[in-house]
Amino acid sequence: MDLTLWQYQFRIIMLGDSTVGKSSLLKRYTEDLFLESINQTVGVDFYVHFLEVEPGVRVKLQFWDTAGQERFRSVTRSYYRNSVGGLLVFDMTNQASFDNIKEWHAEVCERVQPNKVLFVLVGQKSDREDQGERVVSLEEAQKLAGQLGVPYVEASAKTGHNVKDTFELLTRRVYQGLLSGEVELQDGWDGVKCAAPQVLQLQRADLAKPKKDPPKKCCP
Ligand SMILES: Nc1nc2c(ncn2[C@@H]2O[C@H](COP(=O)(O)OP(=O)(O)O)[C@@H](O)[C@H]2O)c(=O)[nH]1
Ligand SMILES: [Mg+2]
Repeated sequence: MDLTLWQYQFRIIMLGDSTVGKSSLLKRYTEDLFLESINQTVGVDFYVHFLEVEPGVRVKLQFWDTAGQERFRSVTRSYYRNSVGGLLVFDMTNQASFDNIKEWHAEVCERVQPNKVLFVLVGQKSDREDQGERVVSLEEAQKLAGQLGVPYVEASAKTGHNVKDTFELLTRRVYQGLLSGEVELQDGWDGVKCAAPQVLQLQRADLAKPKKDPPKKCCP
């Protein structure tokens, strides 16, 4: 698959308190890596990944990650604007991070108006349940998800459990939203970008061209 070809680009934001594992989830998904002490201040705040949502339909996922601003509640409006999807992340061993999810949700909804962001709620660090460190129950989390009207998944960036599924769930949700009209393309809004049909045709024509002649052998 030529990864430079895409039909849609979705801009996705990571939401939730500091240290819940937002950057770790992105790192696991895009690079299949986990770092015990991920650098919080010099972290990359921009990740890209490609996903085929159905045969022939490739989506470029552009992830925006906070680089520590959430610690000071100083995430700017420009972070939220132009996003179509969001992962609402809490750490299941940290009650406060769960309690704050409603605020994150409300803040985003308010700041992106009149646009809409589609969410998935993520209970992170599921690997720590084995050590008895879980404080937020499955029932509580499911109840909150129901109240917010969003799907709920439990994942671990450490083991990789459910990480791919989480991002795919959100991507498919956005794609379905696009097909159903729940998400609308609008001028001046970059939450979803659609490759222009002419560009797609050009790209395809380019691919169909025979590759350059192989270097000729020098001997007569
Ligand atoms: N046990 C465990 N630790 C995690 C997991 N995800 C992240 N961490 C750790 O939690 C800390 C904060 O992670 P980070 O990704 O920087 O959180 P962020 O502030 O939300 O971006 C780091 O020490 C990570 O190694 C996980 O799934 N399980
Ligand atoms: Mg981070």
